[in-house]
Amino acid sequence: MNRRVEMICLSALLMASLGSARAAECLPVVKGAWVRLPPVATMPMMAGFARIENPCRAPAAVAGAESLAFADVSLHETREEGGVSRMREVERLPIEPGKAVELKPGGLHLMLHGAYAPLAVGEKIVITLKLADGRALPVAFEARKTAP
Ligand SMILES: [Cu+2]
Repeated sequence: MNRRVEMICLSALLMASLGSARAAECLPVVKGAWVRLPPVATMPMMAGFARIENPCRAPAAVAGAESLAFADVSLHETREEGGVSRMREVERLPIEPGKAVELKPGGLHLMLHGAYAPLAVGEKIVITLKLADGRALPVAFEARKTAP
């Protein structure tokens, strides 16, 4: 490879990495994250709620979640169907630039299965949102009895 081609390759590489670094800087912002404590501590599942904002120029999508505090975390949506409230799993939750999605009781939520330890009011639990582009967004959820 001659020197000129080498330089061009190098600058292309540099620009590519700068581009991805810039994209990596902008992440969705999560506000008011909380986990609703079940009325009975031994209940096998509970739900997490939050507002997820996308202040970035590019669309974002949440493609899953995980936590060291729970055996299983999934994204769910509650829907009313013929007077019956049903939950379905949401595989991908897109958030357009400048928009926000609301995870709240009766709608979208994180379904938290199999807590490894009982949670106390005020405790912070880290749940990591997995973005569709491969990035991870760790979020501190506060254990509460009622919405903040
Ligand atoms: Cu659910």
